[in-house]
Amino acid sequence: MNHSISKSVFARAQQLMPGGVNSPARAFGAVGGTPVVIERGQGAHLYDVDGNCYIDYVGSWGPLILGHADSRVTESIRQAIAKGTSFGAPTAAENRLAELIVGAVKSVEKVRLVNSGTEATMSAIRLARGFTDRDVIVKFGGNYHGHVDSLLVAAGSSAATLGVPDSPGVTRGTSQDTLVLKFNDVAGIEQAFSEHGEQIAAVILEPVVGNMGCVPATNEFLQVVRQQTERHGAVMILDEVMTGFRVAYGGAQSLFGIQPDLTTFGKIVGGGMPIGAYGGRQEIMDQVLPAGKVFQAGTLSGNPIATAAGIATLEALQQGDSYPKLERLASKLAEGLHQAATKLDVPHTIGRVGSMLTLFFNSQKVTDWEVASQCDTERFAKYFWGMLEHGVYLPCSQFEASFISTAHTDEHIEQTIQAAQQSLAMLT
Ligand code: KE4
Repeated sequence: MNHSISKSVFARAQQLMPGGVNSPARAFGAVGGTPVVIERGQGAHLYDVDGNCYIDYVGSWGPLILGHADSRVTESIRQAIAKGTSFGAPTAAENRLAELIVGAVKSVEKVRLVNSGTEATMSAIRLARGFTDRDVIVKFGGNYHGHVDSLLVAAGSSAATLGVPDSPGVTRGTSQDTLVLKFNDVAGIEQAFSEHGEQIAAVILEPVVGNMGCVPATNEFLQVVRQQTERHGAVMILDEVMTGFRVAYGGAQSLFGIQPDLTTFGKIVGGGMPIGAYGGRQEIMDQVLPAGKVFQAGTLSGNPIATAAGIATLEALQQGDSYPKLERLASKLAEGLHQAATKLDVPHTIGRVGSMLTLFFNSQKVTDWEVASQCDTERFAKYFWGMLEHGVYLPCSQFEASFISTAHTDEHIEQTIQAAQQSLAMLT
């Protein structure tokens, strides 16, 4: 494949923007080489500026569950934009999107729309601290919740450790109230509550982690988090920015049968436009200004364009048979990848929940960051480039999830499996 125009555009980007990107995830840092510069998307495909076509499994990192330029979404945006872009005043469209979220997710009685997943988790953390009048937040290694200072915290050396900053600029004062535990470690969460129970404001976790590759929580782990937070008066926050409306219309919590106190959303609820949301028990949500005293605001929160795209997306998911189709295609892909890697003796495991999945270059089942971090990332990089050259666009990191959209077809899956057979063969 020729990538000359991508290379020249990206060279200029690097003179204008840090690393040439507006989010580090896109910089191909983990796989090397130059990112392909995208011209447009259509359905399951992306087209780069050199005219190369790819079957897309990034979907803008999750939002595009209907595929690129879905006519229901673009038409909804077109109609909204004809009436103006933003008013900074209540609109009926915000009611409609809020109704769809509240109607889909049993634990959400009230919701606040914001502009990104990071804003959603940042606000949910502040709300939990305001509601409980406590400071300590518990998070888990390998879980990413956006670039919130208090959540940009690496795991300390022992299981239950007061975190250390994971980025310059995050102060010790900020990270000292963040406890970082091992994901799926029941004893660890029980120990943390026995030691810090009455200081813990909230526990936040991804019910199906997408940010160390696709790693589901165990039922037992989720139940124990629920029990411990209830017993000690802490808020349970499920970060469903990625899994919300992805793994099921009711989110991962509907699959696990768990009711958190707060849930955060993003990505799909905006249909590809900038959006986030947090919601949950009315008793807690009514603490948010102006109903309550916990401050949170945003110029473009609930803006007409993002709400139009989100409404069109959620209505399409609500009405259609999207989830059975996504499950069938994702299961077919996972099985095809497993067969290909097994036939070639490539050590691997696959993590999958619904239409989010990861091929791990690790023979051990990935259940937490300690195992995930032992993946053969060099092999992943070679596989990534092999797939790209065969016209398949994967997330550029072993520690991300691939996503299938309703625009994908059986033929796309078959083409992808063939590309994997050829790419994996290059590894042996
Ligand atoms: P945003 O602020 O990027 O909208 O959402 C942050 C966020 C919060 N919670 C979860 C579970 C998330 O996965 C994310 C963002 N996901 C990454 C991909 N793993 C976004 C890609 C990027 O940062 O460019």
